[in-house]
Amino acid sequence: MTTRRGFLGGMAAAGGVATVAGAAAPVRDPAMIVSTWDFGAAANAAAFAKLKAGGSLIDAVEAGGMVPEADPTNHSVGYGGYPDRDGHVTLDAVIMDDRGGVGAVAALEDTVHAISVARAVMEKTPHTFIVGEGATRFARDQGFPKVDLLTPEAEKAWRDWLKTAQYKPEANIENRRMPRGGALDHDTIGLLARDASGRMAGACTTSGMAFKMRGRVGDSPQVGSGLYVEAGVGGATSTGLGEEVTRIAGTARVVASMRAGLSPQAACEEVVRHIARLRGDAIKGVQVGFLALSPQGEVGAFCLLPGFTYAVTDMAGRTVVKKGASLFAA
Ligand code: SD4
Repeated sequence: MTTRRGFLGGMAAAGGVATVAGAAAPVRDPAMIVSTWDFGAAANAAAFAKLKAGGSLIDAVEAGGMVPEADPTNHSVGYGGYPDRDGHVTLDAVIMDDRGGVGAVAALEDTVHAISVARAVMEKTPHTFIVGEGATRFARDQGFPKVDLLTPEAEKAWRDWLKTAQYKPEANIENRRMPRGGALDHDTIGLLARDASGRMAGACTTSGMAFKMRGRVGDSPQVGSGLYVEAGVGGATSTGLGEEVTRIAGTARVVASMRAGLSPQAACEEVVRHIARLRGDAIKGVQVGFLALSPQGEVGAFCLLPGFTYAVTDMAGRTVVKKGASLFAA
C-alpha cells in the first residue's frame, strides 16, 4: 500500500537524483508510472492523480487502465473495442501487485471496466483468473453494470471487415488513422507503477486482436505474458501480437532477465531478440513491444518494428511520450 508519506517522499526527490531504499545505484529522474502507447499519457495522469490523493499502487494502475476502457474512440480497449469475428466485444485484463497478488479476466463481455473486474477477482475470490461466461456473471454479481460494448463505429468496422474476412495480424494498427474524425486507432494498454519505496504494481487491459476467433485469448490477461511484477526486481508489460508473447511467456522472461542482473532496457532487448531468433520468417511484419520498469525507476522499452511508443511519468508528475527502439527497420 502506498502511503501519502511515501508518495511525497518520492516527490521530494523529483528533479534530482532519487535514492531508493535498497537501490544499487541512484537513478536520475526516476519514472513513477510507465504505460504503452501515446494514449498512455492520459492513463498515467489518472494513475498519478490517484497516488497523489493517497491511493495505493493498485488503485493507481486500475485508474490508469480505466481511462482507455471508457474511451469509445479507442478500438483496442474496453468500450468501443473491435469485436471478435462473430461481432462480440470480449475483453481481457490482468492486475498484479509485486507480492504475487493477481486477478485476471478473459473473454469478458458487456462490462466496460475489465480491469476493475480483474481487481475484484484478486480481492474477492480465492482465484486468479476467471474467463468467459463465468467472468461476465461474476461482473454482474459484483454490481458492474451491463453495457453493450459494440459502438456503431466498431460495428461498421466489423461489417466492413466481414466483406473480405481476411484474418491476419496487422503491425502498428494503433498508428492507423480512423476514417471518421481522424482519431487514432489504439492498442492494448499496459501500465507499471512504483512508489518512492520501490514497491510496484501493474495492469494490462485490452479488447484483444480485432476480429479474432471467438474465444481467442491473447497475452494481455496472462500473468507472465501480458504482465509480470516482482518485488525488488521490477515489472514488465507487453503489447502487439499476443501469440508471439504467450508462446515464450514474454514478460516473465523480461523480469527473469532483470533478476539475473540485466537492466530493464537490456532485458526487453534480450526477449525481442529471442522472439526473432525463435520465429524467423514467421514474425515478418509482426509487432511485439515490451516495456519494463525497475523498482528504482529505470525504464526499458524495445520492439520488433518501429512505431511502438510509451508514456513515462516521473516522480513530479511530468509526462513524456517516447519512441521505443526496434530490432528491425521496418
Ligand atoms: C492481444 N496483445 O490480444 C494484445 C492486443 C494488442 O496489438 O496489443 N494488439 O494480442
